[in-house]
Amino acid sequence: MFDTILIANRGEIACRVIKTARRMGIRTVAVYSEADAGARHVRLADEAVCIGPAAARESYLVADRIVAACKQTGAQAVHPGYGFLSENEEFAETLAANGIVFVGPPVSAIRAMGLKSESKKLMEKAGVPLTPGYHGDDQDPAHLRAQADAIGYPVLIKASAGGGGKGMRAVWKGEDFADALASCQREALSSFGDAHVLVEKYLQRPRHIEIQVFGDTQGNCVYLFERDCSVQRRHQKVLEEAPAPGMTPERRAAMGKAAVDAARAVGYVGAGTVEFIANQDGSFYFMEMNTRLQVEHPVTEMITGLDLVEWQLRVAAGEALPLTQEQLSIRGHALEARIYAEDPDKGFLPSTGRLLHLSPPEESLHVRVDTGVEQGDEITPHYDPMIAKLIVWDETRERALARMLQALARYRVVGVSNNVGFLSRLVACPAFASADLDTGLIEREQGFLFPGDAEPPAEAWLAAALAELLREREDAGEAAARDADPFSPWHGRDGWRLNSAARRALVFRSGEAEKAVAVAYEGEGFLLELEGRGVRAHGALGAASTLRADFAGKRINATVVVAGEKRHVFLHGRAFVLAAVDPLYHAGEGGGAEGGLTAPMPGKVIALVAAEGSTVEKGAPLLILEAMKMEHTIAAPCKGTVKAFRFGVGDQVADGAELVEFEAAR
Ligand code: MV4
Repeated sequence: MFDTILIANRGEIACRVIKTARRMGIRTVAVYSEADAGARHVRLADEAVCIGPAAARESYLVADRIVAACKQTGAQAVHPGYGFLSENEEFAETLAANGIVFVGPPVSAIRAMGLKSESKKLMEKAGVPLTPGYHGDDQDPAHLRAQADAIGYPVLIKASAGGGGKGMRAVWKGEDFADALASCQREALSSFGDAHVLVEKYLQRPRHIEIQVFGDTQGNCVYLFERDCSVQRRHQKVLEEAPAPGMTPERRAAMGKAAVDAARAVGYVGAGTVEFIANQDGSFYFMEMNTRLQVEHPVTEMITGLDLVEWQLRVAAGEALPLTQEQLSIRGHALEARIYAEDPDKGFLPSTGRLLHLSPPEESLHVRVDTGVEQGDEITPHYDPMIAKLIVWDETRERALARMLQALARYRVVGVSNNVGFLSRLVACPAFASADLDTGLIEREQGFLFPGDAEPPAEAWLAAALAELLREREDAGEAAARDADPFSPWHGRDGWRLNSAARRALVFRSGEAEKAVAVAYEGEGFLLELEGRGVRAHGALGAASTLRADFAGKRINATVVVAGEKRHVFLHGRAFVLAAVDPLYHAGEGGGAEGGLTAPMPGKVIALVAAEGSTVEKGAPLLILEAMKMEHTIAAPCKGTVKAFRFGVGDQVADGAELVEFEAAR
């Protein structure tokens, strides 16, 4: 076994490989770009080497830099992860030429599976079922038309050099074939430089089912059952699961045999995945073979109890497969959701920024989080904006679904847009929950998946208000503890007032909705009034911005994360974003930072909080106005000096009256 391995990747897969290598007592070397200097995989590795600037083509994709890092650190093997150079023949050859083991298949297998059209010929020879159609070299339009007629419509015309859904065109009736073919050939030539096409029976509502295979250098080859990856969006997997719903033992054995036959046909060694497209009746056809460890491999690990990276390292070190086919079995059901920094409401546009708050669900036998980032890390535009993979397991699919919903509800992300809410709706959507799966599910369920900006429920507004009040009370307590006169009444946040308990309003906005939560202090608690409905409320803030609240006797657990004026409220498994609005906080802005602060509405001055002549910070309370039966704080628009108050306590002021002469700090 190797003493030292180098992981030629970043993010969650690098962290994941390091984790297994460390458990096996293997020293780990990370490589990183300048942008990743503080990344988690660098922190986890035993040693790390900077291999260039942020751009992947100048760092993670530079084979020579990786070879140099191996020589510098004595790494005997390189794990490529997925993406980057993981299926790059030249990279594998460069490593071999330098006497460094590539943790993956032989170059010949990468090459054989690299060309989609070549791989189909190989599969045909190996008896692996192909989609009914014509994959030949005769590209004469009349010949192809005759083939399409023989297959039966609808057919799919595909660019042979295409892949990932590019250059595919469905044809529903014969008379449309010629035009569609010409258009497909033109597009194939311009996109791939190769006009060669194939014609197949068009599978409507197909499922994507893939088989994990593993070969060793002693001629053993096994399959580790299937994964269903039908839930995709624009050919990107979103949710994956194992085993595939509705799979029968017979069908599983047939697909497993076909996958092993495919692997053997190319002398496969290491972890590989044979992807099939399947009809709803279960008939399946070879699509392609991926010659690397897949992103979704954890669902296979969860139902077999195996560590596929350990298998990869053992096989790369020349060991035989740890188990035979007969010793492999399935237990339970696993699901994986890919947590991304992207905005589902903006066409899944990637989102970059700092992870101000990142609180994944607690890991257990049932919950696994593979992540490459921690709170405070930056999601940059340089790389794939994956935050983590959330994997859950339970005895049945139904219970695994419940685990996933619960885990997603506890996955709190603030600082970048993210798809956690979308994933929750996807897992909860009836079609998915009932395993009515096919690759068009997301497209078909748009209505359910994109409900629009539903207004936050009352409890979200109340939770934001209660958290605000509790946070103020905490801050006041801390200020008092620091103050020379800790018992000064100004530190009190119990709302005490000379003639009656204070009332005030906390205003929040969400989208177009703006609501005021009226607050009356009641001893340890509060009376909150929202849209005319009063609720007695009390609660406590906990670690990681958690809030245990009691609203009129109903107890709820929420999380309220403050980010600037935003209040990210996580409640009942959903995330809401409210913005705190103090209608008077900006009172001074109209009059500019210089000069007085004017009354935004008629009212009565009930307190002068700052001292005349004092210098205050931006946002410091200057005076309190009572208006509309509520208290409003007039705050400093910026750092500056309170020159003079224009009114005293008890004075009535008119709308627009100048309240304070304030001089901004230079
Ligand atoms: C198909 C098909 C229907 N009928 N072939 C998409 C890209 C490549 N993986 C092959 N793909 C398809 N080939 C026939 N004869 C539908 C798809 C397809 C698809 C396949 C698997 C996973 C997701 C998909 C999304 C759209 C279309």
